[in-house]
Amino acid sequence: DDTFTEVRKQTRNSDGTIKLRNRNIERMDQDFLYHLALGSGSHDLEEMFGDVKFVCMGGTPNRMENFAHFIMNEIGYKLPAGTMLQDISAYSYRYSMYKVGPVLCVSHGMGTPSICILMHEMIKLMHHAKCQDPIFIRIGTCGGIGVEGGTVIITENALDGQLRNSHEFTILGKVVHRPAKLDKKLARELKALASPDDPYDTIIGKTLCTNDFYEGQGRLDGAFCDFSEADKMEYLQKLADNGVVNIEMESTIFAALTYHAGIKAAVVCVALLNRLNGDQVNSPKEVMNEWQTRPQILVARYIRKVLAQK
Ligand code: R2B
Ligand code: URA
Repeated sequence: DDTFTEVRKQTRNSDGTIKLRNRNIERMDQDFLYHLALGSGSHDLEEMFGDVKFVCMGGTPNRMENFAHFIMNEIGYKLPAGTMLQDISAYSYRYSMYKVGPVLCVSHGMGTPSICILMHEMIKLMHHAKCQDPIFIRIGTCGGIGVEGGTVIITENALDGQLRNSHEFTILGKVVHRPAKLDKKLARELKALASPDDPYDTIIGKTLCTNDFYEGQGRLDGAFCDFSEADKMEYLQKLADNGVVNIEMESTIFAALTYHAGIKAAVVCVALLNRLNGDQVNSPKEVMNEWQTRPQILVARYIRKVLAQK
């Protein structure tokens, strides 16, 4: 879209490297990415990360480590002899990061504040490392609305708790909205990689992003609940009527910050349950673990396709 093209002009050098929308950074003699335990003064970030093309993020360290091993096999990447996959950000004790050739796999924790801090530092990392046109993909879990557990959902549009297609920031005490736009073309490309042989559905739809898992997602099973089951169902029905197919907790900030940085981005989640049938996430562990590989499989197909075009 036109505004994205405009944003890209402001945020790209001619070689595809990222120009930050913050002049303060270039005036600093070094920039410490505190929550990643990396710094532009202490590490050769270009040497370490300059070849990164895909930044894949997901909630838990464990899932991202599994994804790193999986993608290594999928793209046929061999670690340098005698080395093992290592958590690059281990000493941050906050996020985990694994690098598999052009793919960076990072955990983002739960909810907006956690992923927001990470996004600032990842975008600066991409800038310092002079990565060219990196793509960001969130690989997550969600609650489905009218969608069975195990279904893969690609976000077409991220909406906040008030169904606005933007993310609300409070900066210097003032409310600022930034558009929560994702790359529609990338979403369609991902959808096209779903196979009719996959034993599950892969769909595109709108995603609601909330600041809480319980009351914020209309659950009846939190420590508190001041609404009735009828209120809850009315709300979920309203979401469905607006084209919302899933609920999670990071999509609007992820979309808003990638868009603001002119970075192509997508959100691919697997539903852990159908919220129209209940609130508890209680499918067997093995079943849910298998479900969580499904977005990874789709993203791996995409990464392989892009790498094969080079
Ligand atoms: C999905 O799952 C988490 C909550 O259980 C949250 O990070 C999200 O977006
Ligand atoms: N993650 C969420 O945010 N909500 C759910 O219902 C399941 C996973």
